[in-house]
Amino acid sequence: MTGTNKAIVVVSRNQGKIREFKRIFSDYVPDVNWRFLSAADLELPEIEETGSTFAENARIKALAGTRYSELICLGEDSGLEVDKLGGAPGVSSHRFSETGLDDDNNKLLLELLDGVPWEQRTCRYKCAIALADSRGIIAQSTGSVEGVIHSELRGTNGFGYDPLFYALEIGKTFGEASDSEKDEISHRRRAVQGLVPLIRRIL
Ligand code: ITT
Repeated sequence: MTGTNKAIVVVSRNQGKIREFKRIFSDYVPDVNWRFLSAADLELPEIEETGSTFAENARIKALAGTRYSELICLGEDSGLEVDKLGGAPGVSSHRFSETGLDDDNNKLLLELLDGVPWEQRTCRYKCAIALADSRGIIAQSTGSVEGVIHSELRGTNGFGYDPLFYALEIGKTFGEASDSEKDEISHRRRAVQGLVPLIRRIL
């Protein structure tokens, strides 16, 4: 069976992530029919991210999607770990500040790191991906990218913490990076890369 006959549902409500997945998949696995649906689109109750790791939450999202859609589903959980904050915001990245809005999350991060020198502002983005079908979880992968939290917002590209995430490999924030510069090294790209051989085998 060829990939064009098969669909994979990406279970996410985050438009920033979905934009990136579309770009990354079109590079790696253009022959798969990807669908991007939120829990609401699947008429799922809001998926509770009760896991204590990115990998656990990715599995929860994938399994919830498959249960309702009966299609192969991809769940992704990602976030930022800041060493000085003991790994926070981590799995709570999307709801770090009270409102959970990107601007407020970034403001809180800057406040918490106020006066902390550059060499102690180390951090990383992490991404975990899980694929599920009617049998359960069939594949998992992770990716990460190292950075430093900048002392001020830089650039307007990307989403979430990108204006503060200074990526060491390219010497600029992801807010300043072009789409292709981010995609080249991103945690999301690295996680997808690990799944490509399996996606090719199952479709
Ligand atoms: P779904 O669960 O519906 O996919 P979400 O936004 O709640 O959407 P997560 O629980 O995985 O997704 O939270 C990820 C958060 O981590 C995201 O909202 C951002 O704040 C941050 N994040 C993850 N990847 C990022 C990236 O590439 N650039 C900027 N911020 C990112």
